Amino acid sequence: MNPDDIRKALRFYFITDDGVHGFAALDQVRIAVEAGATMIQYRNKSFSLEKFEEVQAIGRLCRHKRIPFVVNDNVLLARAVEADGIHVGQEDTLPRVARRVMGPQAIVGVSVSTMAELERTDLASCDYIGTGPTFPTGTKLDAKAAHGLAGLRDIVNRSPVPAVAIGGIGPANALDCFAHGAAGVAVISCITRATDPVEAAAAMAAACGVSAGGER
Ligand code: TZP
Ligand code: MG
Repeated sequence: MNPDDIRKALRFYFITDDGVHGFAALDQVRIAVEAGATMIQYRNKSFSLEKFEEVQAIGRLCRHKRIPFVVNDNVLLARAVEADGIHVGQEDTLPRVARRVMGPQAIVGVSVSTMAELERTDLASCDYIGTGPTFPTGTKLDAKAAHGLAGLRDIVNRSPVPAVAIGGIGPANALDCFAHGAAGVAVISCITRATDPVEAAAAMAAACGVSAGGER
C-alpha cells in the first residue's frame, strides 16, 4: 500500500480484545467501524477454528466499509480470510516471510518497542510499525516498559515507515501522540472496556479527527 494511504489508514486503528467476556470481536468491530475507525486488526491470543467465521465476517464488514483489515500474528489465518494484511511482533513470523506469503500488495506491519528493535527489524518488508507502549497498558501483560511521548518521537524520527502509537491511548492523549509524530493511534481497552463503548468510540473518532463518513 502506498505510504499516504497507510498513514490515513493508521489514524484510528482499532484492535480487537480477546479478554472481555461476552463482548464478541465482531460486535467490537461494528462499534469501532460505525464510529469511524480507519483500520481494524483482529488479535486473539487464543484463536481456534471455531472463530473462523467470525473473522471472515469482520473481514467482510471491513471490505464493505473500505477499511483495511489485518490479522495479528497468524499469517495462515490472514490468507484464509483474505485479509488485507498481517501484523507481526518481534517474536513472530519474520516480516520478509510474511511479505512473501501475503503478497506484494498486502499490508505488513511490525511491532517495535525500542530503538534497538527498530534497528534490527527488516523495515524494507514492512508498510508501517506499531510502536509502544506509549503509556502503561493493562491489556498486554508482557508489554515492555512504556517509552512515553519522547520515546515515541525518537522512534518516529528514525523510522522510514509511518508509525502507529499503541498502549494506554484514549481520547485524552491521542492528540499528544499525533503531535509527537505518530501517523495514528491503535487502541483496545479505551473502547472495549469502557462503560459505554459506543460513546468511547465516538470520542476516539473525534480525537482522531475522523467521522464514520471518513476524515473531517
Ligand atoms: N502492544 C503494545 S501495548 C498493547 C499491544 C497489543 C496493548 C494496547 O492496549 P490498550 O488497551 O489500548 O492499552
Ligand atoms: Mg505477536
